[in-house]
Amino acid sequence: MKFWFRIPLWQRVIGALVLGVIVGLLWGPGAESIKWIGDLFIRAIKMLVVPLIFFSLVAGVAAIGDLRKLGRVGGRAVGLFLITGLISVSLGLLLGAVIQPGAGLHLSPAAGSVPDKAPPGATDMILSMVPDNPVAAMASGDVLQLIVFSILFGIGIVMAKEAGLPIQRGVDAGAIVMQNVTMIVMELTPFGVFALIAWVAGSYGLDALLPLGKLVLTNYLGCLIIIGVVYAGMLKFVARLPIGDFFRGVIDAQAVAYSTASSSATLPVTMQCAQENLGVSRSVSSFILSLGATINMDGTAMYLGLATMFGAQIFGIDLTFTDYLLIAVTSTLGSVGAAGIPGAGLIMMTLVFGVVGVPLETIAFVAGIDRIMDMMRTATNITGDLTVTTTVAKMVGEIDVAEYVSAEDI
Ligand code: DAS
Repeated sequence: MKFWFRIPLWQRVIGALVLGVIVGLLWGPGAESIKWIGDLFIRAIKMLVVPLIFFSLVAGVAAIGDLRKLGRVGGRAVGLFLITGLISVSLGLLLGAVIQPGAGLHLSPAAGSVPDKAPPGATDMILSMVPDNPVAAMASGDVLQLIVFSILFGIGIVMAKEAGLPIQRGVDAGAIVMQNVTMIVMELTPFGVFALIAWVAGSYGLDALLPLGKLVLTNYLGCLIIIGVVYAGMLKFVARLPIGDFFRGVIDAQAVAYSTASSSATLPVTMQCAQENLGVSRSVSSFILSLGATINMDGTAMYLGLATMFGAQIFGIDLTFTDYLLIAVTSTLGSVGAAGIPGAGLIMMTLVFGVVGVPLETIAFVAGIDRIMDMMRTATNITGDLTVTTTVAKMVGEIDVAEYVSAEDI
């Protein structure tokens, strides 16, 4: 038993990943019978999300101490989120145009399958962010509404000065307790990852259709370019921090994101990596990571651009320059609105297809392999959250660089 705990968690997770693929391929569809272990793991992590976001975010905002600093941190983070989001969707469009994953396959849309609904208006999206009942938002796990309420609650504590101290001590204690509960749940990761990956490998096997195979490979290529070029470039030229230490410090969160395909479910681990491995302060990491897990999804933005190109190619639809601009805007909006749960990107495809008239059959065609792509999209999304968090923390002096350069596994 002691031997097991002597192996760093991330190495146990990677081992479980490899073993899961082998067992899944040997076992085949029967591997679905152990999927419940993976679902149990995801449920255990999701159990953490609402209390962890509330306590960490309120404690994080309250710890920032003064409202001017809160503006500096939040403004920089959202600015970087938008820049990486637009770069990502442009990359998805470029890769779709150059590689043409859908070329060679011709499907005819069923009559009237072209979606005619306009994307939800900007006002609807803004209204949906404000909870009319914070307790209901927590009970329903509406993370965006929980974030808005938690930020306002934290600001309220700062404004209350001495009168707010008792509750600030309470939320600080709550944040520590939730970190401990997270560590307990994280020990389940190798088992959950093994079961989830075995199910995916057993269900899809190696015989995906060629166009779908090309779509998956292009999705992975796009995500790797975002991680290896966009994020590495931001760390090197904006944060001016060594890249190797960063990627060593975030691998646990990437492995959990890859196996759960859920940014929200990964959030406890993302926070732990930022605070324990990268030396980012609790207040900045809690604030930006909670926000990023919900509104910053560069892997998803890239995929929405790519998938729209794929759909236009398999249905023989010519896109105009205006269509490309519309895809860029709606894919960025879609990635902001996408929830941090498995399959969010697939749902958001209806938003983008509706704007440029790509038939919805495309969604049915790719749905079968979406999980394989979603895993990489999610790992990219949380890597982007951690990159922006680290960069902003360096900008505002809220990172322990000595801790960062000694980045080890949990
Ligand atoms: N699964 C989503 C996430 O949690 C990403 C996606 O569906 O594209 O980030």
